[in-house]
Amino acid sequence: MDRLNARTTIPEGVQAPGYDRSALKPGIVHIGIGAFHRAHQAVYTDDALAQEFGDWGIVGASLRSTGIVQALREQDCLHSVITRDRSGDSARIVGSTVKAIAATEDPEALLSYLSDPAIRIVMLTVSEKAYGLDAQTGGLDITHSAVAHDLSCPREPVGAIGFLTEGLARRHEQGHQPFTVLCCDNLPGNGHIVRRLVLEMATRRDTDLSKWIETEGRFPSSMVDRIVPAATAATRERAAGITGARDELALETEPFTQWVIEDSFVSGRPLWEAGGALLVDAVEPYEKMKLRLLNGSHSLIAYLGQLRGLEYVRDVMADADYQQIVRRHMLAALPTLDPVPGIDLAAYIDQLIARFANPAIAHRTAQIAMDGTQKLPQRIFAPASDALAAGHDADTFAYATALWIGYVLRAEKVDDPRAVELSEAASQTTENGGNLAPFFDLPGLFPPALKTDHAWHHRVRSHLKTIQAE
Ligand code: CS2
Repeated sequence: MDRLNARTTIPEGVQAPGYDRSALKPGIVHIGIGAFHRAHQAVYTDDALAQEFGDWGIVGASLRSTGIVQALREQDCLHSVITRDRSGDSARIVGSTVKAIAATEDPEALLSYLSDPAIRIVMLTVSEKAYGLDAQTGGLDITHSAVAHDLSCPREPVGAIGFLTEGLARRHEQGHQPFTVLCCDNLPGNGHIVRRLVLEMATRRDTDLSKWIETEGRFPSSMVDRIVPAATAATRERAAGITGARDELALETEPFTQWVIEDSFVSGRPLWEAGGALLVDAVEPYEKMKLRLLNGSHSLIAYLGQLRGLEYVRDVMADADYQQIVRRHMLAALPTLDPVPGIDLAAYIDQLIARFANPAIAHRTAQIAMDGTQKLPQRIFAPASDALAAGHDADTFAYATALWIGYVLRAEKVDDPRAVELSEAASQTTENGGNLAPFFDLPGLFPPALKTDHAWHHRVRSHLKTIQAE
């Protein structure tokens, strides 16, 4: 079977790029070109280009791996997206990427795009842990290896914030406008977070630069949503069966997709509305809704699944009792939200339950269980603290916390950037007869109100005992 590329005849029934790819020029750099990006921003941009063509081709950059970059090059930057649900599968070939760069191989290539005035937007999906955010201060974590490196060698960056800052510095020196930075990771107020980190890194090198970024730069927040499991050999086989071409980058996802973007750009943007994106003045209510209802219950499902030997999210949802636990969690998170314009939250919850239960999506609980220290503060601990402050029941958050701790205590090795601290906390807890203080005392993890709430700690501890006994 031939490899997918620009000469592939795309079969009928498979959606092809609706524009002339040979005329497409780069206008966006996207950092972090994993499956999520390829199923989300790349698709929205593909739709935007089909409706209103412009210079918005994506230069896809990877900061760590070279495999995706290599595969994109071999496929003329095309990739397939398979959408799956109860009613069957459908496929499209996405063509919005025009170039792929591996920063570890050729950092200068990435920097020269970042300083090119033709690039007007830089988007990121690099995961929570890649920013080097100090959870305690909200500023840069100078012990984060990429941050530490980029502070000492700002002209030769390796990390996300370092590349953004050096790209902006070069534009400032050359008298160009800044690019808009569009963060698409699951962090609350993600635009504000990245702005603060870039400004901090810029200030340490040149206050003129940071003043310029402060006044001229734009860092819109955005909420992104689509469930995209890590692809497997079965995914690639299924894609080949539908498209008739071998695609090393094939992925499968659900039909649902959502993107809410703060409409604040330095110099234009693609017509992402064409793919259904919502452009708004304030993204925070949508972000909070998604982080606390979707991601919060996702983490709960992940640890529950891991402790009960259930491999996929859908397996947890297939158990009526567990499904009730998930719904109860969402209902408890609901009063901690602000009103979300245009969204019926009860319907949103029903839709989430159906999305999680989608039998055609094999989303591993192990994938979601990763990086708990980076995810739980915004997903579980912040709503817990809000619920307690409002005098509401915060028991489900104590339960989710107990599941996570139970998972950490049982795991031989957790996949988390703070794994060493976690395993120390786990040994201390085991030695001291189950007192969870070593977890609650981890710096920057629990909000102050939870750290000192002994009644809530007691709840977590008693849930953990039950979980361990089961
Ligand atoms: C998941 C998310 O892995 C995780 O932590 O909760 O990746 C989730 O699937 C997406 O945010 C859905 O939009």
